[in-house]
Amino acid sequence: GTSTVLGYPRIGPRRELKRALESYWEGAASADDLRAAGAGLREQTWRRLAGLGLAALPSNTFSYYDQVLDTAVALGAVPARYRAGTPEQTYFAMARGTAGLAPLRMTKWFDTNYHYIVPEIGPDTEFGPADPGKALAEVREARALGYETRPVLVGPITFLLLAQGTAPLDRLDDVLGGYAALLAALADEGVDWVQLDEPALVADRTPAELAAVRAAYDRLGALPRRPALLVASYFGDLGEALPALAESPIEGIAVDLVRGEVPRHPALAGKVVVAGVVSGREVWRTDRDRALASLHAIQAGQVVVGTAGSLLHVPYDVEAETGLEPALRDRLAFAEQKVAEVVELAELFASGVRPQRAAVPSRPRESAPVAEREGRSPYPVRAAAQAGRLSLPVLPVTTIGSFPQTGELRAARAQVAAGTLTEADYEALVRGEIEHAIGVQERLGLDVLVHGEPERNDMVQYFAEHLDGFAVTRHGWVQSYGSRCTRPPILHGDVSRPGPITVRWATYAQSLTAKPVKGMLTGPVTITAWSFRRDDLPLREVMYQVADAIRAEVADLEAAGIGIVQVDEPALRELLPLRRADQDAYLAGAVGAYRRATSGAGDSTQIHTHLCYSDADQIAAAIDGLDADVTSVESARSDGRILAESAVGAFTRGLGPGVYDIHSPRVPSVTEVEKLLGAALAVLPAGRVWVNPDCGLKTRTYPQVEAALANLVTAAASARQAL
Ligand code: THG
Ligand code: ZN
Repeated sequence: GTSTVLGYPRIGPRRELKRALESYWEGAASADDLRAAGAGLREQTWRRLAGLGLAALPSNTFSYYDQVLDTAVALGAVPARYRAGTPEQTYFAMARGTAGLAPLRMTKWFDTNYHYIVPEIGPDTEFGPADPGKALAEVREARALGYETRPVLVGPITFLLLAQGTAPLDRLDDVLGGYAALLAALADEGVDWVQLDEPALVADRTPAELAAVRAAYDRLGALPRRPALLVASYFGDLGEALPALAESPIEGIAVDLVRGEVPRHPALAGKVVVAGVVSGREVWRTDRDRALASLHAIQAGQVVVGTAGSLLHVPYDVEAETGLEPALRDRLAFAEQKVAEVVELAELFASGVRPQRAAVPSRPRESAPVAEREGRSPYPVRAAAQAGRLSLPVLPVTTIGSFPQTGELRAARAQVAAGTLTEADYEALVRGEIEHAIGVQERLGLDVLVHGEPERNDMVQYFAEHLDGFAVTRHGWVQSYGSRCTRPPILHGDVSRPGPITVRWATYAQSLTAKPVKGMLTGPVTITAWSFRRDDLPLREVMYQVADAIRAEVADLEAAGIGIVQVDEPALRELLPLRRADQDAYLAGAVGAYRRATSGAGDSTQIHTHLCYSDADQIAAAIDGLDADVTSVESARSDGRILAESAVGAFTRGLGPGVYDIHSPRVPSVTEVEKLLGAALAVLPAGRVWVNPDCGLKTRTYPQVEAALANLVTAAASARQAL
């Protein structure tokens, strides 16, 4: 066909898959119920894509949890410890763990807010037989509806590079055996094309890795029994990986023409190029002239109009957003609208329509950097001023910010939106929750308290709802991992803060206790990263606008007497460019935005920050550059490793290495916490160590949290004794 998409959302237009999964996990629905829900969503998607006029339909883009996990299962890469019970039990044990087994790790999919399950491929990993069952079933299911489809798998290079284990590419031969078996089975089924996703090829790759790309596709290309192969790159430019693919015997290459360049290689004359001219990541309507110019510039055997990547990362349908300003809505395209754009561009291109004006530059011009604002004294001066004001004990105990969110609060927010609960009643409920959270922390003996954030649905959505320049959606859910979704706000205009956002909650909490209460804010980098952003301003300027709004909030918290303000940046690393050459400029902008948000604080106001994910070592210099007085990081891992030695050196201010893994319902014992604290005290001076969980507590229950925090307080007390 002449038009296609590389993938489609699967959580359901009204999150039907989320509901089905969670009912199944709770035991309220059977495996058959879950399968029926999945089949319904797949059918709906194929009918919709075909109905919109799309020529070539993908399949196997549906997943009950994650497409990387699906590919691991298809390749027989199931660690032995999970091989028990039904196929569903094995699958969800890998994804979510069981009572006795931890799940596989989960981490971010390139520079998106989607998380994939990390395959475990070590030197001794035993591969089971390849299992084409899921891909074949989807092909047959679509065929029964009258559609021929192109099954999608994660490709071998990306699969291995994303896997955890030593030198995973050493296992390339074994893995290619699995792909060969899958391709043979699909060929036997009469499948014409298979799509192998290789986004890892748009990042910097070593010569050895590029050699592996050639070896892999030479070998797969030479298979006697296989469908035609479409190798899909996206999230950037193929760069030096282009020749490796172009010179291999594959039939098609998909390229990202939103972020990347028009590919040039003589061997493309014999191949199909799927031209990703419609973004799979952003929500703006496609610039038709720019897309047509790209399409006409490609020299290839055949050009197919497509998306740059899967549409997994955008919501389903703008038409569902009846609450958006019409002027904004007209500028937006979600998945459905993007499919329509692909179809329309394919028609225009096929009939020879040329762009009407010169293409506009793909990226906004970088304007002169806005001056960063500085104001704070060097750390030792601040530390002394803060010690005088706060008089905290050594090894102060605190939490990251959120406390368990009750179903009652979520229901109450829905009732306010529906008009069945008054603002005043909702406010009373929130105040009651704050009283409860403060009471618990007082009773357990924490040193720095938080109000618990009961008023927030999400740490980004909440701020977007209270800032100008953002719009929020009603149904714009995007999968984050498994059944979990977020509704990224749309940052569409100049950002400003009409008034204080968090001050009344923080001051109310502070009025209930003599201990210091931290004001809790989301940082400018994270607010920007977890929103869909305008593309007519450089990223740095967008982050600076958000930073100025947060700076004003910091000033208001200070003026209201709040002595500690935490400005979280869990997404500091998320938009880190995939190419090394672009990373320093990004980090400079991100750090600049953070400092702009926080550097208005007086010396005696203690600035905290929190970063999620254990790869803090990689960006230690940037974290140091934030210049926060106290940084909490996620590091409560069983091996007791706090931070790589190299990274510890970069932390010259307060550090709270997480000593309670909140991602599990387990309550750590006093001894475990003492051990982790001991490890921290072995590499850091006691005067700079904080005692805290490794992330917010909102996904836990109060009984778990109270038991765990009690143990943190006990462990901190015994560590103080020992000093
Ligand atoms: N907010 C946003 N993005 C995030 C996180 C966040 N990305 C990374 C990290 N935290 C992990 N991701 C999530 C995403 C969603 C949820 C939990 C962790 C979650 N969502 C609710 C759900 O799907 O039921 C819906 C929440 C709501 O009502 O808004 O639990 O914290 N932006
Ligand atoms: Zn966190």
